[in-house]
Amino acid sequence: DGAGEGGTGVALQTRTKTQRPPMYKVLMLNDDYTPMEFVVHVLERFFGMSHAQAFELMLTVHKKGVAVVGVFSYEIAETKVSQVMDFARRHQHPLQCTMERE
Ligand code: TYC
Repeated sequence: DGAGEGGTGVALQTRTKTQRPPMYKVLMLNDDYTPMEFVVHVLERFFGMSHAQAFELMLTVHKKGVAVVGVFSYEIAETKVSQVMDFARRHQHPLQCTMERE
């Protein structure tokens, strides 16, 4: 810190890595029973997708088994998962939605 030999003691700047809040992927899982139209409706209703976007993502989940629906802060991701799970349960569909740290 410039402290030697009669130095004036000017502090060197300390760099600290900027902390970003952790983000969470919300995943939709395929199953054999939930109707395709129901999944499309869920994606439109809770994730703000257009019908075309929702249909395309639903087909991706149907074919691949799982897909990322969106990436959110912990609190928002948790709310989305709860909303989807509650809505599916109320309609007696086995649709599963989970979250995973990015
Ligand atoms: N596989 C379901 C069917 O054939 C449709 C489906 C798609 C279910 C996506 C869940 O996340 C899902 N009816």
